[in-house]
Amino acid sequence: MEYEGVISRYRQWMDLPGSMPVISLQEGNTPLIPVPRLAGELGGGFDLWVKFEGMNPTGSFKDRGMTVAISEAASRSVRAVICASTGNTAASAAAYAARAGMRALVIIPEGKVAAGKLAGAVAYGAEVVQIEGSFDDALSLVVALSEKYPIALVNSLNPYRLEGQKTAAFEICDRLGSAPDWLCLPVGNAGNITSYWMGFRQYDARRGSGLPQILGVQAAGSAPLVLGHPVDRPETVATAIRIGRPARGEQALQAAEESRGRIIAVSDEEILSMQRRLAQNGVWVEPASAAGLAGLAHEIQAGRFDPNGRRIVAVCTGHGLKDPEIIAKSMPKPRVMPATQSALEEVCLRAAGGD
Ligand code: AN7
Repeated sequence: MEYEGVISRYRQWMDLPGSMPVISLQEGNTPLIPVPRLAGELGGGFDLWVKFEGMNPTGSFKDRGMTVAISEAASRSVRAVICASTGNTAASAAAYAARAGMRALVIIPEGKVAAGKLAGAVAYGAEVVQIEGSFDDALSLVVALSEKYPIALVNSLNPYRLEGQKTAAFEICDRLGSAPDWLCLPVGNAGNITSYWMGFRQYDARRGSGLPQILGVQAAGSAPLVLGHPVDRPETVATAIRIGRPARGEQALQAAEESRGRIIAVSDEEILSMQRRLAQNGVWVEPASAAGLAGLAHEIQAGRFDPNGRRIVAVCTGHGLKDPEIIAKSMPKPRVMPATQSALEEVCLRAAGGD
């Protein structure tokens, strides 16, 4: 049967309105890529996969939840949606709203959204407003505005977002035959970790697929769940998770605790280093998306995590193309040479291993 997106694939597992048009871009069904070389570099003796959510239609996992949130909004004949965003939610909301013929209003922190995300939101035709404030400021503003005006809130406070995002857990169980032993993922506003835990528990309850332990990873400069208090001025190179007051923080802590996992923080250097290592395995992700694996590497190195014999899945939430500028900043620039064969021969020789 042809693949038609997460609602059509997993509808019987979702709590949805009785009748609802399906607004889809065929999101989901993303690759689960084995990365044995990387597992070896981290000590070996375990199986490691990357769930590459950057392969969704707008380049991030947000599409799984947005198809449901926008479809539900369409069932109520809503004409406009609003969200606060560090970028990926904005692009996704803009695309699905366009698909549904709705207006999208996205509020983002000025100067802190990666180029590919901002470009996406604009290209899909959203009204984009940059505020002189943080994501957390933007979120409290859109919550207040959505209560005052007939505009649907599509941040992950909207429960339909979670209904869609939990399908990634189903896909992993379907592919592996059961839940992995550990799931590692980045944590920002904490909707995704909450969704995965919902999904794994639901599948386990009805299918006995088992439960993973969950390793949630924040950036050290934006780690409210590790510090145990909100962070007023969060900072990190991983702008997607530059969030100081996670809306679903309590549920994230609960998911970590119930799964006998934990939430930890890693430095920006660890995030960028893991972004490079993943790219060396053919998987280019945006910085935030490398945080889950950076956390795994961190724990193994500190001797707090014995991966031996385990099956581990790391969720890579967004595509590397979202944030080209970080590569320009952190990697050497390609050099320019004369357009002559003699100039290039020297380069070929080295590439071919002559030197
Ligand atoms: C690539 O787009 O919050 O913990 O406004 O873009 O569910 O928030 C993005 C979050 C991880 C964190 N990886 O997920 C937004 C936004 C990427 C992200 C997260 C985000 P949550």
